Amino acid sequence: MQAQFNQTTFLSALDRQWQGFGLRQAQEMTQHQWWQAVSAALAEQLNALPAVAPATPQRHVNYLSMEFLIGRLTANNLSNLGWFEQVSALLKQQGVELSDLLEQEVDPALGNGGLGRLAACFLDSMATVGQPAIGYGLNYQYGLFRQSFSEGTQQEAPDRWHREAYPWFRQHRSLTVNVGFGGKLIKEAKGGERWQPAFSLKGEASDLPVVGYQNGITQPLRLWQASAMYPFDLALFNDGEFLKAERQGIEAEKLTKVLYPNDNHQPGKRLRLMQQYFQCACSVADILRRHHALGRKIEDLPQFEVIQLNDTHPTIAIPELLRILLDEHQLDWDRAWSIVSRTFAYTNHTLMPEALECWDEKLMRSLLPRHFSLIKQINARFKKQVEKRWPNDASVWDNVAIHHNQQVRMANLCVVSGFAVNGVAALHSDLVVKDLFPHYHQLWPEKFHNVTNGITPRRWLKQCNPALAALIDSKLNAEWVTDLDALKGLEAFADDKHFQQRYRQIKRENKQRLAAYVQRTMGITLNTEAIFDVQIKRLHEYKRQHLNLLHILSLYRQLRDNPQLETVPRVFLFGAKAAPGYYLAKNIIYAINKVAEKINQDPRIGDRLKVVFIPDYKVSVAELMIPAADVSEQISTAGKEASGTGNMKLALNGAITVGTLDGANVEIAEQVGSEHIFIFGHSVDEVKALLHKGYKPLSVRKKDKHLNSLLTELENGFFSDGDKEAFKPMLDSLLDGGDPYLVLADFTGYCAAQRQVDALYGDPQQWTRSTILNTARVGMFSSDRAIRDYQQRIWQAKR
Ligand code: 26Q
Repeated sequence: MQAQFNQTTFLSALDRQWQGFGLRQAQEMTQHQWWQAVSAALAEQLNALPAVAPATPQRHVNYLSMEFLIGRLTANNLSNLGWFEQVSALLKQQGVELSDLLEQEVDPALGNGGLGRLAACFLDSMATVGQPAIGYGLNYQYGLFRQSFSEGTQQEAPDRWHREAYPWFRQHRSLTVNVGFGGKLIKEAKGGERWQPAFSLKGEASDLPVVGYQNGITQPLRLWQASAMYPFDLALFNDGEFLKAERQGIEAEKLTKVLYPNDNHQPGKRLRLMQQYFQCACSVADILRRHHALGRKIEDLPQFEVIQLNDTHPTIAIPELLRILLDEHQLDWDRAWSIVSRTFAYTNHTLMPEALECWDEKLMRSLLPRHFSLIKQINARFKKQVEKRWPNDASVWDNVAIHHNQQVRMANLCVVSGFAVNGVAALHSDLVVKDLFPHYHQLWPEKFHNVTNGITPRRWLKQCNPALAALIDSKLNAEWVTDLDALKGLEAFADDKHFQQRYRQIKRENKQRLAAYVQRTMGITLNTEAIFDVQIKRLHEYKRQHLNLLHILSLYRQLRDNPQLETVPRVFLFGAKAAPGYYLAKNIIYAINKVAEKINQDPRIGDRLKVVFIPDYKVSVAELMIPAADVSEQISTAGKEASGTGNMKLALNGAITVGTLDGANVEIAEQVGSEHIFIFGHSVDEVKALLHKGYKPLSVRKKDKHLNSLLTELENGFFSDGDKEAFKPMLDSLLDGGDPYLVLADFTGYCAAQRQVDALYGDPQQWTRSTILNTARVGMFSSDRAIRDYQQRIWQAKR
């Protein structure tokens, strides 16, 4: 049941907004104030709606994540509420264009990339399919840094998104939690131990509304913010020590000041562990508060609540719950453990060793002595189980131990303590079992699952591509927005001339919209007849943006060698942030920018080739780039990308994938059919075999004259004003560094796949047919389906 929009209350709330700004009339508001006022008025009305109970009683999901990359909310909420048209019309009467003021919203960038955006898509889907849920995260004062380029190098600036004035927040003072840190363990007379923290902080809750798609359901995303217990020390103040008096407050606020900008890499910093524990302690306390408030017994927790861990970042919630059950509820170990081990489920998002979280035992003990002690107990009990199953095999224990070599391995803690473990794409889930957790799988095969990721069709089709959404609406009677499989119905139009024309026209308009943005923000003119070839994702060696770069160099070389060459014009578009401390990734950005500069200024090339690195890639930029893409670059080294979700968004919007057999690309290929996707490169097994037999990038270079000439031009300063060292980090890793991600090994196959792309693009009817079939056949990648999979396999499964 869609919630009713009330015009009168909306308008009077709007009046209170401009009055609150100290203005005399609405017309005095700036565009930004309009956005602020409209959003605040909508939030007020939303908050007044009656709660909608779930249709069937089901286990409540607590989705714990250090990141929620929600993107702009105002347009999303309006659309999901079904109020967009009414509000738009109402504002028009006042001379205000809704779409203009929506552009005023700063993206809340409380996440790095895929994992954070997945959490946001899942919240949208849980609200939409009626899965009762709360998202729990942190309210960072600064989200992911803003990126700009200075002479081609990445510059980072703080992302001041003004959480204090964000109109969608609703603060809940009554939910405030105290969180202790540090201190010591005191031996108890009866043999146990009691934790005496050295200091405590306050966790304050602010909720963002997660609006289900036109069903009246709104659920919270609850974000915690740290502040001091006693924001001001009056004793010190009275002694005249003004600065000191405020210090506790300042220290506390540091905790949720900034999101760590790493993606698939864990730095092992003390403040990060503090953030993780703070998030977990606040969230577990809140879950138990609600459980008790509903009059339920602590023993029944697993019957009513599940805690889903978004990777290992919130793992400390496990010993936290155990601590509360043992120390506060005085349960014995077996009863406490039984509750814990039926409550947690863990999603793995990476196999990369540098991203698997390990914490130094010293750090853990000093910050969380009680939790560390409990982890050791879990470890000791588990060790007995392992010794029974694998007597006298120390190598197994080395592999599965939770506490080992002065380190705590968070993934192992999750597998041992949780009732379910899942990977995020079929291939990845296989590798989770085979390569990461083989022994655990032998112990508990039933714990392991696959849930292939998904994306929300609300944001990633209906909102970002309204013209395509309208075209689909005109052809399908079905509610594809909540039943994405219904897009299958478009297959019937794949060869329809009229439909093809409309589909192409929409793509052209989306390309023009993006071109206008690039013109306005970067001063570069794009040829919208060219193939728009898009690679958008975090910058990482394994994602191989430099493989894309080598292909660009190859085309540039060919055009110079043979100026009459008939080629299909291409615009290469990149969007990517590199973690500030990841020098190699930053060097790849620099290389792409320098090559872009040279090519874009070369009069011989003209419109045939352009390279554009769009700065500050974020959700709102994705919403602009994805509908404009012809080609989707998904070119990670096989086995490295757990799933990818950009691949799904691009295919849904009619881009053709050029990709390796990695992550969800494998399933996308199965769905769309091999003629409508360009697969290349070494498979997982081939990668393993090649590395095993001894891979030599230098001999690949030696054998390939063309590739050699491209590398030489990077080395000799041709693209870098004579600076021969400019791309040294990147070249070293590709050559003397052994090319661990097999960029050179996949180069030839990649170029061949790109030539096939050109050939297909040369036949507009066949091309359009393929793009339509991509849209039609990727319905299974809806996050609604993913949530239903979680329900069936994990959350509501009978055990
Ligand atoms: C860990 C410890 C300390 C600081 C930072 C981190 C950290 C932060 C973010 C580690 C990893 C991440 C992000 C990982 C990520 O985004 N993984 C992606 O998850 C997507 C959703 O499942 C997949 O589609 C991608 O394949 C995967 O790379």
